[in-house]
This record gives sequence, structure tokens and C-alpha cells, in this order.
Amino acid sequence: MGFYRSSDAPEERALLVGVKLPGSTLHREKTNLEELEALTKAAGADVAGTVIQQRTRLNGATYVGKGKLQEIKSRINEKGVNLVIFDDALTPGQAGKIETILKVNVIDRTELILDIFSKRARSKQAKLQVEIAQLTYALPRLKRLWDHLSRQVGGIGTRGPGEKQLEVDRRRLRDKISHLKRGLEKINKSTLERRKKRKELFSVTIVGYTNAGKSTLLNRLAGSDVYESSKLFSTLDSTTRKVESIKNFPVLFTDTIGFIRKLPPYLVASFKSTLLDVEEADLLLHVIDVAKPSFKEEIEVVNDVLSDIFKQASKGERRDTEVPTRLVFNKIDCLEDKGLARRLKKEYPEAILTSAATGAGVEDILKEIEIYSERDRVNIEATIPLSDGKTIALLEKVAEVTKTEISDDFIRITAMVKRGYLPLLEKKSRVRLLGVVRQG
Ligand SMILES: Nc1nc2c(ncn2[C@@H]2O[C@H](COP(=O)(O)OP(=O)(O)OP(=O)(O)O)[C@@H](O)[C@H]2O)c(=O)[nH]1
Ligand SMILES: [Mg+2]
Repeated sequence: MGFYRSSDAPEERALLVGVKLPGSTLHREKTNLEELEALTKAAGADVAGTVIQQRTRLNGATYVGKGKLQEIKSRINEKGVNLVIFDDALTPGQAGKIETILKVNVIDRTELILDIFSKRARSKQAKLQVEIAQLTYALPRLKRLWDHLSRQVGGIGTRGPGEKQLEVDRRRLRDKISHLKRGLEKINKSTLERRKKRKELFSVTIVGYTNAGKSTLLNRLAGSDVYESSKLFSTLDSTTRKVESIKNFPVLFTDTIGFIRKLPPYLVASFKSTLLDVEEADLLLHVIDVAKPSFKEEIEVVNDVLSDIFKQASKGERRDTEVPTRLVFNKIDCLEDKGLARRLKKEYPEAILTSAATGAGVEDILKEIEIYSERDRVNIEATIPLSDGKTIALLEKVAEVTKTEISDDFIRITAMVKRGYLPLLEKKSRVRLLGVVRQG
């Protein structure tokens, strides 16, 4: 596990460590560690045990207290542990110190998530994105990596690279990151294709906490077979599916990577395609696993990531970048407390209750999408030269055509199109706006 360890390393047995600070509750920390356990398993390691320390404040040098570290050390020996995972971000200095004391590999939650990402990445694009995130993570930790190496090799001349060499390596790493970013821009073809389609068609992006059921819902809505699994972060690449028949109007559905608590912002930012999928959507479906007791906190986590994305999108401009969002309470088939569904409806009257597994409530989502997409359409009359077969064919594909008339060398098409498509259409033809109300 981890980006500087080989993949054929011996089996890993991990001890998980969390800290409860005054602002939190023991219950919440336990939930966090359960999630860390699921992440550890998703990365392919065994969990040998968990440790929670209650502290009034963190130990700057070693995160947990000295006494706790000794306790961890004895558990390591008892249980044959070869990896310790901290639930929170460790500073490079802390990780180094703890490793020196425990003498096994020490990683934090971010590194664990990055490891899962690198295992799951399939497409060239996802692989590049993960590599960029890993290098960005490694940059401030170079010194520790060097210390790692020198400890392993040992001997005179290997005890640390010296500040100068470190500076050179940092610069190299930064260059490498920019190089990869440029490479990513180039191969973002599928992203480009999706962006183009998104301007033509009403597009719905499915977001939410990891494992909420986003891919399962996409499969339900679009009749597709995107990979879904109980493992965290099954989806890394966004998938887009077109559905033809929502009120004679095609709709695009995009499934995205899941969010998770304590996700470092630069990790989200490295998934540029996800950012665009969110920013450029006409409607967001925020899927929530209500069978999880911690679902309210997960709603907050997702909302925070979304507002970060919108902040980045507007880059200080005061334009409205928020996209209308509907909550989708999923997995209602798993609710043991039948009263909960009723209470949820009361508390969140706007939310849609579904089970992507059984299909319950999926019709309600489609109806909602219909309403949103109708509001987004305008009635137009486009006059296109007959010689421009391409634009005519495209318009027939993306619009709901109500009338066509041919005169001389032109075809006049009356149709409902997505409002956002107008600027593109205007480049190709003469467009007259007939109003937003459906004609005839
Ligand atoms: N019981 C039940 N299980 C569901 C429902 N929806 C999804 N699941 C299950 O929940 C697990 C996660 O589903 P996915 O669709 O992969 O979740 P996701 O949000 O795409 O997850 P990531 O891509 O990993 O972020 C799978 O085992 C699904 O079978 C539901 O409505 N009811
Ligand atoms: Mg998924």
C-alpha cells in the first residue's frame, strides 16, 4: 500500500488509530474508524484492530501521546501488524517521528484513499489524475521519503540528501506535475465530448457520498450496466449515458466519483472532469444512503465539497454558479424503522425517496427531471441552409421538432431546444425566439 511501496509487498495487517478531541463525540469517532476500516479493506489490507485516544488537544510531535504510542507498539508486536493508519492527516514531520518509534509503515487517511484510487484507476485519464494527486501529496513530504531511503540503505553518504539536493528534487517534482497536467489536458477527449453534448442536451449529474448508490441509480435511470459494488470508491471515471425518452427529449446522465469526509481539497481539484461534470450540469441529484445512521453528516460533507467546487468555478466572480440540486434518499428498502421514511418526508419535503436496488421511487426522479428540463427549454424557429446537413441532423437529434418547412434553399425548423444550446445554434443558423411557452 502507498505510492512508494511495491505492489507485491507481503500481506498487510493494519492497526487503525483515531483521536477524539473535545469538539467531537466518541460515537462519531467510532463511525469514522468504521469507515477507515472499510477503506482499509478496499485497499486490500486486513484490519488487526483499532485504537481511539481521547485527548484535550493533539500532540504536535507525534499526534497521539507518548504513552499511547507505546501501547500501539505492543499491539503491533502482539498482532503481527506491519502498517499503522491514522484517521487524520499527519504532517510529514509527525509521520516520520511516529515511524521512527513504531518501526513499521505509518500512513494517514489521505494516503490510504490515494492508494485505493491508484488501484481503481483504469482509464489513462484516471491514472494521470491519480498520479498528479499522489505527487502533490508527496511534494511537502519529500524529505521524509529521503529519510526513509537513507534509513533503508544506511551508511556514510546516504544519511539524507542535503538541502540542496532536496530543492532540486522538489523542483523536478513540480515540473513533473505540470507536465502531467498538460498531458491530462490533451487526453481529456472524453471530457470534451461530454462538454459538447452537455451544451446540447439537458444534463443531470449524480453526486454523493461514496457507496451511496450513485452507479446503481444511473443503471436504473439509464438502463446501463456501470460497475457497482459495496466497496468504497468503485467509480473513479465519470460515465455518461444518454436517455432518449424523457418527454421526447434526450437527457444526459453522468455518474461521478464519490465524496468522503476529510477529503483534501486538492484531491477533488485533481479530478477536473468531475468538477466540470458538477459545474456544467443543469441539475444535480445528490444521492444519500439513508440506511446509514450517519447520513446527515454525509449530506454536510457532500454539500461542503460542492460549495468548494462552485467557489472554484466562480473564482471570485460574483456570478451565480450554483446548480439546482435535489436530494435523493436512497436505499429505503433497507430501513428497518418504517417511521423514518415518514419523518424524512416531513423534514425534507423536497427530497425524493428511492431504492435504486428495487426501482422504487425511480419514476418520481424521472418526473422531476421532466419538470426541470421543460423549464429549461425554449421554443425557436431556426432557418438553416439546406446545404448544412450537419446542423439539420444535429437539431433533429437534440431538439423536439414540431414543424419543418422548406422554401428555396432553406429549411425552417420550429422546435423546442435547451436554452443553453441557443448560442451554439446561432452560430450556424438564423434563430428566432418564439418564446418559452410550447406552441400549438
Ligand atoms: N439495499 C440497497 N442497496 C443498494 C441500493 N442502491 C445501491 N445499493 C448497493 O450499495 C452498494 C454501492 O452502490 P454503488 O452504486 O456502487 O454506489 P456508488 O455511490 O456508485 O459508490 P462509489 O462509486 O463507490 O462511490 C452496492 O452494493 C449496491 O448494490 C438500494 O437502493 N438498496
Ligand atoms: Mg459508483
